[in-house]
Amino acid sequence: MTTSSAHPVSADGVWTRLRLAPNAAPSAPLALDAEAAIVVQGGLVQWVGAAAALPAEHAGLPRHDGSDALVTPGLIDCHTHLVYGGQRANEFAMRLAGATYEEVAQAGGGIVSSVRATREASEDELFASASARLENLLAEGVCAIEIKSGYGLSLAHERKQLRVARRLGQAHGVLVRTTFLGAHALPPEYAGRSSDYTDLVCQEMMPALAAEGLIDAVDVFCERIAFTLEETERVFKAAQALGLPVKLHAEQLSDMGGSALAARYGALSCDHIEHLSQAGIAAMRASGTVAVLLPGAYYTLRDTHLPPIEALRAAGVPMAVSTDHNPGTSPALSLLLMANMACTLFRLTVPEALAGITVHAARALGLQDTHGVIAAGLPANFVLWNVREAAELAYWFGGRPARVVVRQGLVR
Ligand code: DI6
Ligand code: FE
Repeated sequence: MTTSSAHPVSADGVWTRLRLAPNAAPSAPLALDAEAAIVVQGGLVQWVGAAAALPAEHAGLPRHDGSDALVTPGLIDCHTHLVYGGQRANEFAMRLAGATYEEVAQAGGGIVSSVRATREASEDELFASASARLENLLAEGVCAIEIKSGYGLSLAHERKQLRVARRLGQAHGVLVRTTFLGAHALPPEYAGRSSDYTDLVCQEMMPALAAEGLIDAVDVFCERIAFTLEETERVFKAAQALGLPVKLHAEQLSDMGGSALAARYGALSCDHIEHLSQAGIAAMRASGTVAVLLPGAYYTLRDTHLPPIEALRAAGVPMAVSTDHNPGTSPALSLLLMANMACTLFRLTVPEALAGITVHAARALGLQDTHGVIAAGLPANFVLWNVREAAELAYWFGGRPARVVVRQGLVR
């Protein structure tokens, strides 16, 4: 069986001759090489466990031979800026030639160059370019994905981005959670007027887009070069008034105290967090906020300030791992490579990295009740891998180890 079939077929039936990866199905703890089976009916997992214990009621269902494949839950990419116009390979080349970020920005580069290209692109053009990028992630076994706005920076163009995000989910049969990131950067027309723009985000953009059903969560880039703690709290208050959960680009370049603020608002996640303090860790632990690690941006920026992994681990803060796909600091098209980088650069263990792209990533999106594990009653999202052991999923650089992807109850 291969992935990404042109016409997906139902995954209903009994999937046999499987090996469950560790922690893949917490309700069915099996010995590592025990033969497992998964029953799918109506697009939902009905049963998962030892093949020898398959309930007789399911014995007559159509069979799918797993051929001894290792199985994990469907992967979840919980932090992406996947929808944007153009690309910024030229900046990559400029930086390699020694240009500083300021010189790149002065040459018209940086976020504002993506804003310009996103504003110039039609909704269909944005859909087409994002679709091609999304296909890479889906082929790798991603079954749910978060997609932010943040390159429109006006009501019409933020709406365009979020509409494209919704269309991507419908067209590709993948669960998309949208995040409004109007407070990503200052648009040129508001240069020097950050507070006025924050008012526009809170009083005009967010209410309108929420009323149109385009927002699942709200995010802010809280940083010296972006929005202040006070502006961040204004956005959080507006989100809270609309009943929208929040998340935060926090402590990426400095300790702004953003994580502690986000925890006070019950944030789903704080993301980047290279400069996260012990106080921020304690606040996140108390609020159940997930730490989202973004090794792609750390690597691209040649950062050297590591996130406080050991302190997060000791505090029991769940750690997720994501591509942070964006055209500037993380043009990443592989979530498995991010798992490898989370181990190699951040020293996560393999089980932590795999939890980071499944169960903890689900929690970072508020999907912990329906995604991130294989369990009876949950939508059928699981991947059969061409590997002998789970460590290979974080070990290999590149390749396409997914043999079969079951996504939203269909074989892809
Ligand atoms: N942090 C980042 O690294 C990206 N956005 C953010 O808030 C950068 C996005 C870009 O350079 O286009
Ligand atoms: Fe980001």
